[in-house]
Amino acid sequence: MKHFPNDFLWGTATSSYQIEGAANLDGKGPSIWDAFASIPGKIKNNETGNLACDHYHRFEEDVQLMKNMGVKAYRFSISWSRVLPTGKGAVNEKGIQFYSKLIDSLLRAGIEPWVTLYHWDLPLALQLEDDGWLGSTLPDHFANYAKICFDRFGDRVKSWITLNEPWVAAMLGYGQGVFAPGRTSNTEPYRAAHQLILAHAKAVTIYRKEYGHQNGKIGITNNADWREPLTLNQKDLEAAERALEFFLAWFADPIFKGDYPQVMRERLGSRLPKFTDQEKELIKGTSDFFGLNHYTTMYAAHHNGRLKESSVYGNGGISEDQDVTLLQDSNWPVTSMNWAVVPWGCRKLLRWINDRYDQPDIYITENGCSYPDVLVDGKVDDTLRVAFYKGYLEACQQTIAEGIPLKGYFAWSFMDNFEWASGYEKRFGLHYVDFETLERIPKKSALWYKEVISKNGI
Ligand code: PNW
Repeated sequence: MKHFPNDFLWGTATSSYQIEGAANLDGKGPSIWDAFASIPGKIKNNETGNLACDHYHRFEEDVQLMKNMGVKAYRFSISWSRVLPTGKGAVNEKGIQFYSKLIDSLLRAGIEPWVTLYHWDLPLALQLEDDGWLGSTLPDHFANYAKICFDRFGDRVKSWITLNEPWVAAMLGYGQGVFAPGRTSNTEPYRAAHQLILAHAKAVTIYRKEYGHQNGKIGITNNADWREPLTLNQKDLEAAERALEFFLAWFADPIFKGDYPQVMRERLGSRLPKFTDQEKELIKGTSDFFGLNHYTTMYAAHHNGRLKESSVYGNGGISEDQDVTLLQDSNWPVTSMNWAVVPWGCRKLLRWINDRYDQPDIYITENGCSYPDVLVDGKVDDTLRVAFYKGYLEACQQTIAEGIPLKGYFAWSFMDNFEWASGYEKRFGLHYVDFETLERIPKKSALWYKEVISKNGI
């Protein structure tokens, strides 16, 4: 058996809009996802997160299911508009109570809460009044909201993630328009990203200055897939590196090194906003760990004007800006998102991060897969998901054995949920959710994961 370090953090993850439901209960204000999902045609089958898994009412049961799996940590997100219905101003005490009860319940079950402050559900009022992430006021509003969370929950929460996947918020929300707020542009993603990075840095600065006594850690989670050069030609090698820089280094370089990658500054010119020297200082060093969400791998080739990428979401960003073509190998198995299953890509990406960012502690805050699971005689035999996790966890174990400080792993997701533009059709859960009865049923993968955790190895 391949063992993990004794203190390896085994977890599972969700996010507020995807599971909570209670979209307008107990004083919660609308978010951009409530608005976006209400527009016909934006979401598969016009589904919404209005009810989702009704975790808002069933969280005690969910905590028990997590306890049964033996997870040591649970990563969830706070809905900004549940705490501050219009994003600023008066606090909604009922919202605070909900998260407070959830945190207490987790602690009673011996599970560490890992709290994400922003998993894309921006208060709608901030979109309408402040132009969302294009608005220069957003960083301060986010910092103010973050401070309220540190203040109310920081006595019990010791692990904070400011933003989940700012790449997705910026690129899919402002570039391709497939996620809220549904805008399409080749400039706005870079502007939105700029404000997201500043927002992150301001929140971390407040945490460190005013809440140091809480003795917690704080960081950011970025997403990145691996880009494997299609050939060993210099042009393809450079294309793969450039693709990673436009994907991950776009956010990680400012935070870990102080500024955007040079290749982005050169290629984007005035479309890429600039940080002042003061801002660079503010931003640099604002993550205590490297949070990574990782799902797949693609080949990257120097763009030759012929090939188009293939993915459910356009996970290559704006390819004209990069001159990169992305391809899948037809031999790679794919999930129902059409994301290829390539465990060695995970290992290579972890090495790339380790080298580029000087050996930070890495937490994989999401990894998982969607398959068309079906319930047969009360059971879900998701053998493909077990194989997926086995492959990726083996890659993680090998990476640790190489000496790379990978400290934890959160399986996405604890249960089937609202998969954004894909609605409820895509099932990423370790638990099957029957969306008629809302019953939760552990899949084969949940039982398998439980065993891995209890043996601390695979
Ligand atoms: C992540 N891409 O989303 C999110 O953090 C989760 O909320 C989501 O359910 C999960 O991954 C599965 O999709 C992503 O296009 C969405 O590269 C799109 C991409 C990556 C991650």
